[in-house]
Amino acid sequence: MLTLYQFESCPFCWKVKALLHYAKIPYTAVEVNPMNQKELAHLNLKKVPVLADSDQIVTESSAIMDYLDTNYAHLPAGDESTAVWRGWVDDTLVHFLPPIVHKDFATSWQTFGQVLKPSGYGAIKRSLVRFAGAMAMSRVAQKKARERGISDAPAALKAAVDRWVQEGLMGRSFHGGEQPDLADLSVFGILRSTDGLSAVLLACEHSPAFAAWYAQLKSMTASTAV
Ligand SMILES: N[C@@H](CCC(=O)N[C@@H](CS)C(=O)NCC(=O)O)C(=O)O
Repeated sequence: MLTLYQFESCPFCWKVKALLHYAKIPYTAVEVNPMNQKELAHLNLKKVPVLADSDQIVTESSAIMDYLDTNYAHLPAGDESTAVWRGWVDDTLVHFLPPIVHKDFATSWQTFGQVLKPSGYGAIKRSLVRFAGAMAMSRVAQKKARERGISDAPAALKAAVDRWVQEGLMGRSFHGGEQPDLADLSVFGILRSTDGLSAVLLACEHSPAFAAWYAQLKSMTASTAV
């Protein structure tokens, strides 16, 4: 039985969940408290996602996806562009979302309100995590964006969406062709972490082709944790 240690708000965790749900791999999700990560203390780890497969522990979202693909999902092997796009997701795309969904305290408060709904937390814990999260993220997200030279995150996201549609999809249903591959699931997973929020809405309004691709993947990954 697989256990995924995660934060409901974590884009890297959503990449892993996109694959788990698409391939209908049963797993149990453990929501980690982002303030003290106490659920990970016994593993001596601090970052999510973490996958436990019996006594095998796998860290780093892309390594977890590889592990799941090799051992459970067995998706058709992509070409070398699959690896290039997956690298782009981890190094570039993921950094455009926080400055949008945590633009200021009010926006971040909204974001945490939505992403924490399915966390299973009670009302008091959810409010505490929501407040602490919004305080921290509204500051950290802008600081990190500045450090990375992202001055206009919405414009950067729109350009990234255009690039994915033109060079990634190239008129096909998916990067993988008729079926999604690990590149599709990685791009999708990152965006799915902010489903219904400004970043995804912006991306889908900007590009109807992106919106159609996103909607298809959303329905293909609609299963929930078992
Ligand atoms: N490179 C890692 C990044 C994981 C990561 O940054 N996770 C964040 C949540 S989105 C985290 O656990 N932060 C808690 C911490 O750093 O203490 C991956 O791909 O899994």
